[in-house]
Amino acid sequence: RPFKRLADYLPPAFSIESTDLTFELDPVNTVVTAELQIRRLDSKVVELCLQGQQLELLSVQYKGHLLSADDYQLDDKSLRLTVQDDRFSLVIKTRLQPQANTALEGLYYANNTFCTQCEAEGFQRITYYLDRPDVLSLFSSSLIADPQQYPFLLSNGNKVEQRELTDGRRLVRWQDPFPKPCYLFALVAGDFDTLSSEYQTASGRTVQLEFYVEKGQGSKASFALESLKRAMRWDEERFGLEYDLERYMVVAVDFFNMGAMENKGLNVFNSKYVLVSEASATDKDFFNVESIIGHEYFHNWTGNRVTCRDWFQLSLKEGLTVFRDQEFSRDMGSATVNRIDAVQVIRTAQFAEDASPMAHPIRPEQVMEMNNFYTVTVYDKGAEVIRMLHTLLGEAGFQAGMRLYFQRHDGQAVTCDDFVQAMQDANQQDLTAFRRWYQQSGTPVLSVKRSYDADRRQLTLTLQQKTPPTADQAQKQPLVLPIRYQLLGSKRSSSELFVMTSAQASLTFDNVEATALPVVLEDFSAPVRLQHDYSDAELLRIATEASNGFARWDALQSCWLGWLQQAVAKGESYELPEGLFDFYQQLLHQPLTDLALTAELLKVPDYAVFAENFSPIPVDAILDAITDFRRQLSQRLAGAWLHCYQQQRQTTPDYHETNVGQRALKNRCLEFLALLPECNKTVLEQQYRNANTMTDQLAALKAAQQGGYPGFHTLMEDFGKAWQHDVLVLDKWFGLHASNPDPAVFAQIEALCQHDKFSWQNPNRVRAVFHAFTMLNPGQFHRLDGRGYALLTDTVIQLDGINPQVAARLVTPLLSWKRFDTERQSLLRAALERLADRAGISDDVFEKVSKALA
Ligand code: HT7
Ligand code: ZN
Repeated sequence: RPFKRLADYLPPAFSIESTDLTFELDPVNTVVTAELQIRRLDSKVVELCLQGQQLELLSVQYKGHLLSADDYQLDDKSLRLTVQDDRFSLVIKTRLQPQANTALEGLYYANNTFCTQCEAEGFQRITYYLDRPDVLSLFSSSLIADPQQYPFLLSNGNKVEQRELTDGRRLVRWQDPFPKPCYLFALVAGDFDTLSSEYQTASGRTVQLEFYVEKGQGSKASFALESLKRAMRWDEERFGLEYDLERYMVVAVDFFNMGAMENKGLNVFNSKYVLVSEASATDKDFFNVESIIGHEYFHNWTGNRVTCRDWFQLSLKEGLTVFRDQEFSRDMGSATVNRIDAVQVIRTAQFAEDASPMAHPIRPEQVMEMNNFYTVTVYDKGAEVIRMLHTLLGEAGFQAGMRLYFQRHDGQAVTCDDFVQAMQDANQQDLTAFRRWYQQSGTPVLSVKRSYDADRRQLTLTLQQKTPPTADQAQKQPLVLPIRYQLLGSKRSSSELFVMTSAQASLTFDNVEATALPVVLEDFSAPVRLQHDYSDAELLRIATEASNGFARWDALQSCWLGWLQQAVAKGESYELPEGLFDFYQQLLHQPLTDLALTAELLKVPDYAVFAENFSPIPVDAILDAITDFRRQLSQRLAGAWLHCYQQQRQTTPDYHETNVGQRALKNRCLEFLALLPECNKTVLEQQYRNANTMTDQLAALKAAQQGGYPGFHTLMEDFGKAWQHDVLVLDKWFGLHASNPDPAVFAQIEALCQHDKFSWQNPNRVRAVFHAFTMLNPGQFHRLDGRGYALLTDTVIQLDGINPQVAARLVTPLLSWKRFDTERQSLLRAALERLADRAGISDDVFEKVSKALA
């Protein structure tokens, strides 16, 4: 099957100056009329090739003349015409069946609502078009539908007309004043609860803010609405960027392939990232809502006003926008915990992707199915690359670069190189070597060695970087690494920056004591794997003394990894050092001011964090060691967990930094208390029954599950009944069932798939069950009888016929088969072969599976 390659990019030979769309909406028979004003840009090209998929072509008019089938070529991917004029109009009529569109790309109909998803290449499922991001057009759209069933007819831009037609249908017309690529087009038609407000921009304009959510859910959108206002203000204050339309609409739908979509003036959101209340959503859910609302809003400049030239440049908008949303979240809550969370994503998911058959640079060079490249590499490593630019240039230099970028490219479709060039020119810095981050895949390993010369009182750090080969690239070169460091126990106690540009470098510190201790890679200033030879005592010293909160946490992570490696090597219980118990005892009696950070410091890392550091991955030994570490901590510090738990017990329910930190710490204590048979019952039951937030209730359930509390099933039954009416909460319940570490989980998953609220058509439901099973239940998923792999393979096959995009995301845990022992390797390989050999398997799944087997 063919790949598309970055090297083959050619500018478009035609532009579409305006696009006028009329939708006669009906779930089984929607007619779309597209009137395009087209201009030839390259006089040598006579063939106009428009992309189109899953369309029924009804008619084509060229300059007002109806064409016959002999006048064009049509196949299942395109409509081609030979054209002589330099300017001409085309009117194309197509018929769609939105209800049958379970792939949720293009125009689909679910839950009595019409909705579109056009990124990356979904617009070609609406009409024949130049479906590429560098074709910018002025869009207008008329939506026609029965006003009883679909009272709200929404599209991008300004509403310019509304009238009732003689046949009783309603027509609403929209015009978007900003030229845009078709991936930013959107329409929504349905019946909703609305929540509106106004926002006054810095320059004094008034913007209407409108949220459209499922009937009866209006009150759950107010946090999202307030988050939007905070994001708008923040972007004005930090980046000097103001919103540009009169109206900003957000629609929440339950059927959605991803988190949200930044369509111009009309964002569409997965309802999970809009609808929250203290009773039904956790603090993590609130956090996600604010961050994703921010992310989509920030795209209005970084993505919409300046967009991508081609899809290989996706990180231009996504890496930059993730960086912006991370900075926003950091300013809204605990800066350190935000950084820890972002780093965890890189160290687990992104490093794993680098080590997998799907390894690619943040600017990929070839793709079969673009939807497969909305990855942690493009998004999160992309954001780390932007963060390194920020570290190298400083806030003022970075903002100067941003201003130049918008000055040069507003209204254009550009490349990652254009972005770096603007940063370079605004700062008169040569970023040539830095650009390598865009073309090189893989995780650099940075090793640090120390030597101390007692006579000279001189400490030398020798740094070496090396990037191991990846599945897509054998040869690697040194990268530019900004390394933030601090020297503990010396006069130079503030944080400094060293920029490493070659494979080896050294740093010397004069006039320092033998006890001076360098803290390297503060705030994870470069996305690398760090190797060092620090002792437990030194790491615990960093965890206690470093001024950088992230560095404290990170030192402890290194300790955990070392202890786990020893436990795995020994094959039996490894006794945790006294220093750790002392450190924890101290934290539990005197938590840091940042309670959320305290909770992070008190955590035994998850399976995924440990697994990422092994090849082959010793699944069972890691799980055994984690269980043993938790047991040791719970028993040795039983009194301290209880003391701290009681100190933090009362929390006010609202989502506010202090309350969030308090809950995080309290629930960390609960996790360990639940492992003690003597306090299980009262503490768990009380917290479950008296919880005033979903955070606390769910934490009690999870702790009960992990602690093997016998009353767990009764609590789950109670929870399932109590939340029957709320699918977003039921998703949590589905996930908890699927993460049950007992073999009974297979029967439970079978039952969940029969649940009347479960639907194979709904990605949220499917992900709730199967994401939890594959990612949060490693013991059962990686069973040595292959039952876990077989379940996932059957699921992928079933889902591929319904929604290939979601199926391809779900298949990921099967790909890294080479990272396991030989028994698991052969089971995983057989599962992959079963998928590859299946007739009619989608390009989405095939691309990933075939790479894994190559
Ligand atoms: N830019 C949006 C990407 C997206 C998407 C991509 C493929 C298929 C479905 C999708 N839904 C949303 C989301 C974002 O990064 O903001
Ligand atoms: Zn995005």
